Amino acid sequence: MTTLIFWGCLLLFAAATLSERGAVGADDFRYVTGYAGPNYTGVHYQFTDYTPDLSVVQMDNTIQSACGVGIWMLYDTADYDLDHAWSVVCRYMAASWCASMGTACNTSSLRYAGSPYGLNDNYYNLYEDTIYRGKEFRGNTNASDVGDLDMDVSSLVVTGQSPWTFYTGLHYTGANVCVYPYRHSTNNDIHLDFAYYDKMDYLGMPDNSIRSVARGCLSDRVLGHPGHERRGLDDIN
Ligand SMILES: [Ca+2]
Ligand SMILES: [Ca+2]
Repeated sequence: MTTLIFWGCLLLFAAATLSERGAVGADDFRYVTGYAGPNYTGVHYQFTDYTPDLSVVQMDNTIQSACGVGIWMLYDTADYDLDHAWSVVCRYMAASWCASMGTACNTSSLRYAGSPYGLNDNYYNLYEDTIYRGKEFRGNTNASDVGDLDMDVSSLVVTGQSPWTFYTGLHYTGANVCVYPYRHSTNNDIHLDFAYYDKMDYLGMPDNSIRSVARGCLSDRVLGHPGHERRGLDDIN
């Protein structure tokens, strides 16, 4: 068995001054530009959507540096580690960021977390495996079940202003926890509110236990309430 290797690629609140991106422009335009060279040089490609196979754009294992807006996960295997290869995942979460990959991420697939409709819309993303790997269940409304991820959720991201309540039972029953997108990242007119949980331990929930999701804070257990400045157990900074 291979062991999970996780590179601490998380970059928060980066002060990005990317030359190609000025202060003007749509404030909810999510993208990541990957460069084949260091320091944002060389052949590059701008991604704006889920990309399960970077070889399609001749960028497989090529990205050496990147800049982006929003929450992006870069996987060293294709298809976001759907095959459970224990992919290395580099994740970048900020209103605007730039990062050097070095040799940490031989990126072969990438995708974002958050709403497809707006950078800071209310949204949740649930993932099959830890660190945002594998299959996904996502949405912006209540879900009385989580489809294919029933009893399989192992990590999650929330974005926007609304808290979400996650339940261990179908139809909003069972043990529950409320999660606020309590982190705030801003760069010029770009704003991003979010919270992320690499694994369920950090939520105080058993792995593979979430079965339904409701919008709002409907639990006595509250994580990251903005008024309390309560920080998630996953804080590593
Ligand atoms: Ca790779
Ligand atoms: Ca799982």
